[in-house]
Amino acid sequence: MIKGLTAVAQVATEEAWSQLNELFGALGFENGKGWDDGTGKGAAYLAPLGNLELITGRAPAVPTLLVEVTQLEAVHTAVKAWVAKYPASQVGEVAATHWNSRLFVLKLAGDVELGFWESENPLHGKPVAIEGDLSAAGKKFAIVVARWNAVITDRLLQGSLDALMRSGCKREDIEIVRVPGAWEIPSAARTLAETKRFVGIITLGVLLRGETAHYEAIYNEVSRGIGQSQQETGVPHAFGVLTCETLEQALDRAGLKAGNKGFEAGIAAIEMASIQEKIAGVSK
Ligand code: DLZ
Repeated sequence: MIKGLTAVAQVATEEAWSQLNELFGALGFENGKGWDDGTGKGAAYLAPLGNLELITGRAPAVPTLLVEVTQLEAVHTAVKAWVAKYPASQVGEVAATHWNSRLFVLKLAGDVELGFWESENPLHGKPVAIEGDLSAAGKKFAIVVARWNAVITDRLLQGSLDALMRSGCKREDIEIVRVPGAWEIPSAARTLAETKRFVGIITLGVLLRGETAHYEAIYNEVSRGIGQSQQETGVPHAFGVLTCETLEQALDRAGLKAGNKGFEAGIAAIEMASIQEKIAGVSK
């Protein structure tokens, strides 16, 4: 019957609220459904695990709003950089707690205090399923994009770049390779994957059924080649090759009416790269 937990934090000003949203975005929080009713607004952030603790006796002496993280030092560095930009807030140092964890506190203007912590026990809060994070910070990705139908593939490329960079990837950590057409994507993707320099490859192209001779044969070979490269190299390949009846349909999927499949492929690559990393960690 229980569905989830919601903790509500009142931020002093709308400016501070926007700044905090910037921080939470940079930390890789997954966005939930926000709201704006004209008198106030809320931004929702989702976490894979929730926990309500009722305490009696000695209290842990920490803020009531706690965010459990992995890589606490990296989070601390990100929060310090944010505080340097918005000095109305204060960040404390990482310190050991009496409950086998390390924690630092972020004090926001107004009364909100947030504690970020990491347990010393690697099994603490272990989720029931392995799921990928949506943080691309510090990771290298490659994008293979076909020049054929460039009016569309350029939009897909912008979508993928947007997904990667909004998730913390730096532009210099993204290699873009342009190939003549969709047919050439698997070969370039494979060459990139074999370098082992990238945690994910994003493949982007457009095949138009009406205008492509031997459409089925090309499509089958492109999808088989990308899949084979992924399986044989072990590097995740996101599939962003559109197969459409018409140019209009392709445009809809490249940022008009039906989202941007380049963005979706970028997010899938980030998630899969994280899953690979986690699975490797679990099997050690
Ligand atoms: C030749 C061709 C055709 C007819 N249609 C497409 C298409 O719709 N999308 C695409 O990405 N590429 C197409 N190509 C080009 C082939 O993928 C390939 O680049 C050339 O045949 C050269 O090997």
